[in-house]
Amino acid sequence: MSPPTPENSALAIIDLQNDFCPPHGALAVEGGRDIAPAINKLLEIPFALKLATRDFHPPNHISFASQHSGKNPFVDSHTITSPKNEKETQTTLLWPDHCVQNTPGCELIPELNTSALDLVVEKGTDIRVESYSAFGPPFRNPPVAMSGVDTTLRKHGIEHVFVCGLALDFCVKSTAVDAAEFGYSTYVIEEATRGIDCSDSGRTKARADMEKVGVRVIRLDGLELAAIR
Ligand code: VGL
Ligand code: ZN
Repeated sequence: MSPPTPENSALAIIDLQNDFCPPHGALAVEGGRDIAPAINKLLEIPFALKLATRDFHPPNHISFASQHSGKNPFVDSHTITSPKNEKETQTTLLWPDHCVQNTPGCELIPELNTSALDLVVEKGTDIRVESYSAFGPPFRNPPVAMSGVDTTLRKHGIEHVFVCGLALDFCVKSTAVDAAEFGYSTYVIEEATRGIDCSDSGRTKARADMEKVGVRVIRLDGLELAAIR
């Protein structure tokens, strides 16, 4: 693997959407809006590819507690069976309705400099499965539809993926873990992400889950980013 350069590096901004931001977001992450300036700074770096994702759920998505009678968001979970292979399951936490397609909640926040983006990818569109990762849902054997992000990164010759956005402990973590497992050298930028569990232990756990597969948590002023400025 060659070191990061502008030509071989991509920026992935995860789910910086109204519903994940205070004060009105349906699933607001504490401090979520505060990372916009750091992310706009990152967008000034000449990455070969700058993409943003949007969580983009149909109104009856399986991850919504409202779709399961007697279940409560943030506390109850639901076990999903792969539509393609009944032996494969996914247990996921249930959420308040959020990022419903074609509602204001699913829009990228107005602070984000969207004119600097090359690509916006929608995920979580299949009502049958949860899909935290920008790469696609977890059932891959055989796959439910993938998002196309892996193909796009490969087509652009990307070797290094820098991940930021919301939420650290769910979609950012899943995307970073997938990126590392798909063979990219992967970084998460600390000042440019926030977690739903914003406690020290929540952050430590997210970090450990990512570092276990080789993801590096870096800082904005670190050497890794200096290499591509
Ligand atoms: C997310 C919970 C549900 C995220 C998306 O973007 O981290 N979290 N859907
Ligand atoms: Zn979601």
